[in-house]
Amino acid sequence: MQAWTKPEIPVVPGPARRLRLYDTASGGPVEVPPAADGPARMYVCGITPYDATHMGHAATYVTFDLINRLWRDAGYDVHYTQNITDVDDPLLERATATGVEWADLAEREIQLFRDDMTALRVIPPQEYVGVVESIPLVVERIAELQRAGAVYDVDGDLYFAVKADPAFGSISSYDAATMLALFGERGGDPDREGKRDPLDCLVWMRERPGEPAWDSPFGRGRPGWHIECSAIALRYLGMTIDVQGGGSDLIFPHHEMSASEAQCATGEYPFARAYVHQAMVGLDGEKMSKSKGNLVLVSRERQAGSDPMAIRLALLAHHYRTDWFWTDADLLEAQKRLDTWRGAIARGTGPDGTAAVDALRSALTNDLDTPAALAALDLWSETNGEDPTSPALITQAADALLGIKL
Ligand code: 5CA
Ligand code: ZN
Repeated sequence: MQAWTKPEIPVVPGPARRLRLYDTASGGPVEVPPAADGPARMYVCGITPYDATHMGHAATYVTFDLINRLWRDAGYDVHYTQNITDVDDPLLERATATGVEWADLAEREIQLFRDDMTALRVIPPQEYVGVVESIPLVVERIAELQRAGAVYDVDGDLYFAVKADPAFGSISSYDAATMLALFGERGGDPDREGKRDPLDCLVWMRERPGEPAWDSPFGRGRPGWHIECSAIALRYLGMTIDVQGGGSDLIFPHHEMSASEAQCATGEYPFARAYVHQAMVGLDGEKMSKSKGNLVLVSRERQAGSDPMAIRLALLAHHYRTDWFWTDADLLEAQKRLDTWRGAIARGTGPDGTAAVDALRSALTNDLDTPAALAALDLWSETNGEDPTSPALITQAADALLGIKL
């Protein structure tokens, strides 16, 4: 699948720094990639294209875009893959409810997502891969899991046996009751009769009337959710990736299951060195979600005339590991900040830019401390100085490291 237009990324002078990120699995910071010579490999869970990009999605993709930018700044070759869940229950349900073809709905929303990502200056992945175009990859992985004895049949549906992976549970470290509750809430079927363990998840769903299906050695059907990400990540990035990313709503079951499936299929551990999760962005006291419909859409804000750089800056003002609620004030403050920075650049001279860029790099490589990074540029913009090279340096650094075009 075609991704979107790549923004220009200037090279910033001065010493770069190695990135440290909080890893959900170990509950502490890790340096990724572990070696100074890389490459750096990242897989980020993409959209289910049944509704437009909201601020929560945007926060997620901007967060992982920072990782991409900091790796490039440190001189790594970055290999970044993202999927699109272009066939799954919520998409099919929305298509039926609104009377559109599921594939048309997906195509329309994917295009809107591309436009939003381009406007927000998010660097596209090298592989932007849909499930529909990945059916053979998924089938191959399920066959591998079968050979490993990790798959069984319930009335023509194939399930992954979570107990086949001795490391199952080690990403979320949730207790049994929490796992069970979240599995039920997030697309799982803990009560299905005939399963060996209530947490076992579908890898292949036999054809249901009126739903899309593909031929396979296991009969006609379609992939389960988690196996799609294991199959796509393994095909394009291999074991072991540096960062597996997504929102914190994916910690369990999605990232737990896809890692276990990849580990059982290959016999190699671990699937990822760091599991990195963007906290939830909400609206009016609730998680922003397509199923709840309480959305602030990137495309709508853009149509209303908001500067996409102000939207990006509003997202960056919050640390990625803290849940927060979107309000109009976020955007107003971001626009004010953008105006201040642009005004300072226009003065033609400024205070020492090298120190500001070093502070910016230092904050960002410290687990993406964006509030501290923005504060460093606030300080620069609020200080008078005589250095004629400093505005150009700050412009480059804001663009390359924060993705903010001044
Ligand atoms: N297609 C699956 C992943 S394989 C999926 O979760 N799609 S999604 O469209 O629901 O979400 C896309 C990405 O945005 C995921 O990484 C998800 O974790 C993240 N996300 C969803 N809602 C929010 C939110 N309110 N705040 C922050 N991130 C969110
Ligand atoms: Zn995923």
